Amino acid sequence: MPDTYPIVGIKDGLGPNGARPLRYEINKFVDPKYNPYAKDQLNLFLLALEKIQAMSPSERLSWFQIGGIHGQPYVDWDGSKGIKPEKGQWEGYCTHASILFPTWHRLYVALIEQAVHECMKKVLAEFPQDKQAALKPAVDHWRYPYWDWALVKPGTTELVVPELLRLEKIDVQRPNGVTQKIDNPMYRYQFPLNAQGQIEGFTGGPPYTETPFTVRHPAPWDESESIKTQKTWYEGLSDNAAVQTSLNDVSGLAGRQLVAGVYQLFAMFRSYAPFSNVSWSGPGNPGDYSSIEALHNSVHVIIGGRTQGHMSIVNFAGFDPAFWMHHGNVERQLAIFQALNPADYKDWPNDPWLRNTVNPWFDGVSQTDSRGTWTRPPSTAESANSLLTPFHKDTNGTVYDSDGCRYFANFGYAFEELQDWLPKYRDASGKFNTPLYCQDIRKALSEEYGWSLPTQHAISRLPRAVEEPSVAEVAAEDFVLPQGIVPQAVQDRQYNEYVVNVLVDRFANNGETFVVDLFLGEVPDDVRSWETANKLGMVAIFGGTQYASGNCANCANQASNPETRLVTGQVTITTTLLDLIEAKKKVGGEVLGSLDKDEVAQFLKKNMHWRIAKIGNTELPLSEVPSLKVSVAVATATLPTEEGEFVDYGDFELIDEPTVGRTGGYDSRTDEV
Ligand SMILES: [Cu+2]
Repeated sequence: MPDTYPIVGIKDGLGPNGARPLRYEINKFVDPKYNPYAKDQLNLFLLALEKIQAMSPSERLSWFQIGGIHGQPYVDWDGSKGIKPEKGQWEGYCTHASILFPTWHRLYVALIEQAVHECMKKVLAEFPQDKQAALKPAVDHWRYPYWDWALVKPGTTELVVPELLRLEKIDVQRPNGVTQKIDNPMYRYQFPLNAQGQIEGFTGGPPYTETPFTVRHPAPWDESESIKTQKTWYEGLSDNAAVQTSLNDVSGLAGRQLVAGVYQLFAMFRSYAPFSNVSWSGPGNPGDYSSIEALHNSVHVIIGGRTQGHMSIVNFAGFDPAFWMHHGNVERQLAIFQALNPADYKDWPNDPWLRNTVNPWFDGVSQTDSRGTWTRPPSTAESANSLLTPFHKDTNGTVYDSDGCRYFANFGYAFEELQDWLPKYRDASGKFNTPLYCQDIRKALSEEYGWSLPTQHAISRLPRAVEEPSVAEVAAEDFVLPQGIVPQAVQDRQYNEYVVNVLVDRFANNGETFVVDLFLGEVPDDVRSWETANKLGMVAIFGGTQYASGNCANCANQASNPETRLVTGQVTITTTLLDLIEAKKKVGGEVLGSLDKDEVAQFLKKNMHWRIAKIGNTELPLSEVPSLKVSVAVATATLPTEEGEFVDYGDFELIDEPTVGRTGGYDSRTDEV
């Protein structure tokens, strides 16, 4: 057997005392103000991507093979043998609705980073000798950038798709010094087609077996037409403007719910298992409905679109270059969660934050994965020791488990918020100051996402100087309650925080992707407008499509316990409610006057609606999804008194009023959610 590929991270560019190069947010990666190697690294990165994407699909470290680990073409990678698929078994390696979701994808991102870095070193070797020496530090310090899709453009409240993902063509400088415009390898990936115009090994029929490029928000696929007549698919034309619209509108009328959702992910979750994935943790935990995976699922469908672009389909998502910048951010969220809930939390019993950590890691928890993977039968119990195939530690075939990749620092990268080697975190004896480290992280997160909170609500509407790092600016004015709506909603630093929870069978659409759409006011007639119109929010269930085989969910339904198929998602709606109050906006002929419980309950009862859209933009009638339970929960949130503290959300309690007696709505007399 040939040597297995050791995923160990990049070992170049490491500094003293554990200093590691940063994986930059993409906007900072390209900006010399933040990244001293910005110009050279961007050029080398593009050249390396061009190289890796052009590699033969027979090569283990080609874009095709690495992207293909996630789903199709369902073949062994790096010697990790698949098992004969059982009924309903998922045939990719990727783990979803699984406690292994964050760690498996941690290694997956580490793999692409290492593989691209190897290409970058080959690119470097093509430069003239004297240039090579000058460029080497840029190569040594390069790490894969990520896209923080919850970070607004400075000076605005707008979420933006990075330019690097949008540009069709981009300039590179070749090793011979010539500047050339090339197809941007971040805009799309070009699949290798065989002589028959097919992608070797892909099954399930067109469009995916024949589409020459990855595509985002394509025109609806027309089954009766040949791919050659369907321009967006055949020519790989992505509608990144639609991605951006979806990104902003999906997060609700206020355009901020994704931002608030990320803030709450860090402020609310103190235990790894519920944080890690969408599996339902059982009745009585309405505060646990969000997760790192749930937010990630929505972003997949936002990028791929409901017209079945690759990112919306679990079988093909790994090929779109956006996948890696998206998952780089998911990895960052995992790393931040771990830093905020550290293994040594018990050493700091008096710290008000650390003493509330519950289980920072798996801590003996196991969960059943109803779907299985290429190497695991459905309904297998998964724990910290489950193998993360096909990712190897060494050349001898040792497969990682989650414990083996628990500490991201071992992989040679860091994030701006997580520079644990800085001298200020060590006392004279060398002991690490965990409370200070956590406080700094909370401070950074409050600056990045805290503006979406009610305290900042009115402030964030004030015009700001665009050149300023405005979000941080605004946060610096912390805790001065602005005049206007906020003082009415917030009394004694407390206000009512509302969330809409969704519980549903992940196979409700036969294993295919679907979306639970929440509306305020009328539900538009045309399903195609559900993505953006009258939006209160959405919860996406990330699966396959009818055109992608390997998702025999009916079989999985028979094979697995219905309880283990239930998954959750959450939409945080308080900022939207505040926007409505502030704007005195009429919904259903009514103006919401306050965050008062009875008033909000009545308002939602009248005006909140939900529907299910299948991937491909057709409706899945609610009557056909008996598992669906939409519920509303409220908590008393207490605003912090100091910088570096989070909002304290208290316990969420369910309220019947908005959903009782409605199809798919929660009713406390009959439902346990
Ligand atoms: Cu993903």
